Order: sequence, then structure tokens, then C-alpha cells
Amino acid sequence: MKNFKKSKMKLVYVFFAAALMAGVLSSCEKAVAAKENPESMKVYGESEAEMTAPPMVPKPVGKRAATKLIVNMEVVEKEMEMADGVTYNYWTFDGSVPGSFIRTRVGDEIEFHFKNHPDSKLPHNIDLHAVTGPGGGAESSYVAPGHQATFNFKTMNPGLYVYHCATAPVGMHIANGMYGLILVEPEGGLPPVDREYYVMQGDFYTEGEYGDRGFQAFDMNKAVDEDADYVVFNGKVGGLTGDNALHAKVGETVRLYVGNGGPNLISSFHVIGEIFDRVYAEGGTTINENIQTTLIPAGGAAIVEFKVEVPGNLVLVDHSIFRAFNKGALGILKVEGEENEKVYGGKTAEGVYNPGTVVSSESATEETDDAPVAELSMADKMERGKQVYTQNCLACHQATGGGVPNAFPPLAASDWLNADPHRAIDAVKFGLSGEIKVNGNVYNSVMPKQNISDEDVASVLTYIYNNWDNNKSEVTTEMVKSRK
Ligand code: HEC
Ligand SMILES: [Cu+2]
Repeated sequence: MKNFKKSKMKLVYVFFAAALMAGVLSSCEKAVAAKENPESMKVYGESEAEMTAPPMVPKPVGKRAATKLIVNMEVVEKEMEMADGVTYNYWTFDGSVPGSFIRTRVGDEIEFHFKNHPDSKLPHNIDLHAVTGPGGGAESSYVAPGHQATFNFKTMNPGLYVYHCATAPVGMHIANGMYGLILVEPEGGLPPVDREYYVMQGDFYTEGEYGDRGFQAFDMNKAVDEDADYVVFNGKVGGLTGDNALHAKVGETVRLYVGNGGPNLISSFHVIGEIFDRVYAEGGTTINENIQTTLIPAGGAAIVEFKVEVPGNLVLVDHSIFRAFNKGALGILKVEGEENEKVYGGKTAEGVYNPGTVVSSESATEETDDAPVAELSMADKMERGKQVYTQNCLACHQATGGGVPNAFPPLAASDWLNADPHRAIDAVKFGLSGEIKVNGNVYNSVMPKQNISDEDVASVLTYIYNNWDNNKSEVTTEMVKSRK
């Protein structure tokens, strides 16, 4: 028995060596390559593709074999919200911006049923970057309102791809929201993760400026100049904040499928408070590790993955940062769970820093605590208040007190402000955090405590109360002093 085993081993060894010499191995390699060639991959059965509106994605393909996959998609032109009080006539794939997420695997045979709703005003089509063929399917899918077309293609390359409308004027169709993502998973599927989300950036060009209320028409000249009024995630300001925020729990691994529809701007995609453990660069096969900001070209995509280790709000931004804070490119991923002080200890100390060159306003107010204060005249307060506002508040609350939707509440005509001056004093003196409602909108953010003297608090609040349709209250230094 023992001898037999030994001689068998020997035989295998001899065969292996012979095979090497005879070049059998290289034909083996060919066989492997042939198995992986998507063109000749057999398809098994037929099924209808699950389609999801952002930020959700369909179930992973997992280990399923290549199949004939039926995709149904409908173009709908409809008015939706661009921001609070701002509406826009979007052109959409399946009624959302971005359009439905399509999930396939390499080797699938796609039968694409493309419909244009009878209420549409214009013909549309679809160019899928995952298609190998003329126009990515654009010519075959061109349909007038109330018509449909069917076309077929095989998914040849795994990756994350953009699709968009390619009907002239192409730029205008994309600018109106006609884009989305199609994922082609590799053989065996992508590695499983705990959470997956669908995020897509786009830039919008409106006749009015950012935030101008009412219906806003598309502005072709601004689009040509690449002068965007809105740069947003998932089709609108607040597409990923408030009720639309993403969620995860400490310890989970999150995978974001991030696309950029453009039409013009490239995205410096960044998540404040995280590092991407892995980035499938440009949505392809190369994995880059430990990335802070990844570039997503217009008409391109990336898959980013990260494990969330500590609770808190992670902020998704285009790190061309004025777009985030002034044009809408800001989203929230809310992470819940246990603190982990090894990973993030938080603030461990706070105190006055005074190298001796300036008198700290804090110690100044302390020293004069009991001394009577001479109140400034109303005119002096207004002038001083304006200066204090410009230096300390303007960056967040904006020049005319309008605030920034979903980030900084307005001070103009603010019901929160007008309801109670003492509460307003506390906000400025001690800082403010947690959920508050201003003029019907919920904010859940942090305003740092403002290190300004009691006299300056009185001046700046008086200035605000006597401007921008507020209730004209006067705040005295005495009132500020009494708040402890
Ligand atoms: C770093 C940004 C930032 C700065 C600077 C800032 N604030 Fe705020 N402010 C906020 C945020 C964020 C909130 C909402 C906090 C929350 O959600 O709990 C807020 C809320 C307020 C509110 C209550 C809500 C409302 O709109 O009426 C008042 C009043 C206010 N700030 C006044 C001021 C004044 C006065 C200054 C300057 C002295 C100032 N803030 C500076 C960010 C800022
Ligand atoms: Cu179109």
C-alpha cells in the first residue's frame, strides 16, 4: 500500500514534468481564459432585473450564473423639488434623479425595454457606458413620446458604469437629470459588505440664482459657461440629508456606488471623518487603498468602501468645497453605535490661549463682571453689530442672514430667533447643538460658542433683530451678562 502510494506520487510528478515540457500547461491557461471570455459565456434561464431608485441598490448577484436579464425602463418628464421652495422640470429615467440602479453580472444577455411616457414633450434614448456597441445603445433606443424600443447587448466588462440620455442637445438632456448607474459584477460577485448605497452627483443650471424661490427654468448659457447654480447629490439639495440621510452602524462596512452625471463638473468626492479603505478607481478593477478623496469624472464612477469605527455624522462632499456649502453638494451618513475612544478620543481639554499679545475677550468679560456697563446707543450698536456679524457670523449665516439650506439656519425672518431673545443670547454665548426648527425646517448641527464679549453679543443680536424682517428687539449688555 505504502509503496503503491509512493509510486503513484512519482507518476504524477513525472507526468507534471512532462506536461510542462510539452506545453500542456499553456493550453490549460488558454482553457481558463476561454472560460472567462464573456462573449462565449453561456446564459442560464431568464429573469427580470430588480430596479431601485437612489439611494438603494438591488440585491447582489452573488454566485448566480450569467442569465438573460430583462430590463424595463421608462422615461418620465416631471416637476420636482430642487431645493426648499425651488422646483425644476426634471427629465428622468424611471422618475428619479439619478435613474434606477441596474445590477447585472458579466456575461449577462440584457434585453432592454425602453419606453418614453406618452406625456413626455421630447424624444429620448439611452447610452449605457457598459455597452460595447455604437452609441452605447443610443441609436437603438431612440423613442418619441408614447413609443418604446427593445435592444439587446451582452455585458462584456465588469465595472460600475454611467448611463445617460444622448438625444440632442445632449448636454441639456443630461443637465435635466438624465443619468444613472449600471453595475456589472464580476464572475462570483463583489465581496459581500454590510451596507450598499447609490449616490450620484450632478450640476444644474437655473435662470435664477441658488435658492431663488419658485419654478426655475433651465439656463442654457450658464450650462455652456459651466457656471453651475446647484451641485447636488441625488438630484436636489438635501437629497442625502435630513430624512434622506444614509445610515450605518459602528463596525459595519459601507460600500458606496458613486457616479457623476455632470454634465460639466468633475467631483472631488470625499467623506468628512472617514478614509476610504478601498476605492475601485474609476469604477474599474484596480483597487486603490487608503484614499482621502477620489476624483470622479463627469460620465464616470467609483466604488468606495470603508468600515465605520465610531458613531457620528459623516459628511459626503465634493471637496471643491464651495459646491458643498454653497451649492448643495453635501450629504450625511449617520453612524450609530458605541463610542470607540481608541479610534477617536474627542475633545480632551479646552481653555483660553493667550500668548500675551491680545486681551482675551473671555477674561475681559470676567474681570468686568460686577462693574456696571455703559450701554451703547442704538446707532453705535447697529454699527458695531454689523462689524461683529461680518467677522463672526457671516461665513455660516451668509451676508443677508439667509443661511444655507440644510446646513446653517436663516437669521432673516427667523421664528426661532424672534420667539425668545434669551435663548438667542445663549446660542451665541454658549453655542448651540441638537435639533432645532427654524421656519419649519429642521436643523441638526453644531454652532460653536462664539468667543465675543457680552457687549458684542448684545450689538450683533440687536443688529440682527433690526434687520431682515426680524421683530426689532433691542438686546442689552445687561441681558447678555445675566445669562449664565
Ligand atoms: C461655524 C458656523 C456658524 C457660525 C460662525 C455662527 N453660527 Fe449660528 N448657527 C450655526 C448652526 C449650524 C446653527 C444651528 C445649530 C443647531 O442645529 O442646533 C446656528 C444657529 C443659530 C441661531 C438659532 C437659529 C436661528 O436661525 O435663528 C442663531 C440665533 C445664531 N445661530 C446666531 C449666530 C450669530 C449671531 C453668530 C455670530 C456671532 C453665529 N450664529 C455664528 C452655525 C454658525
Ligand atoms: Cu433625453
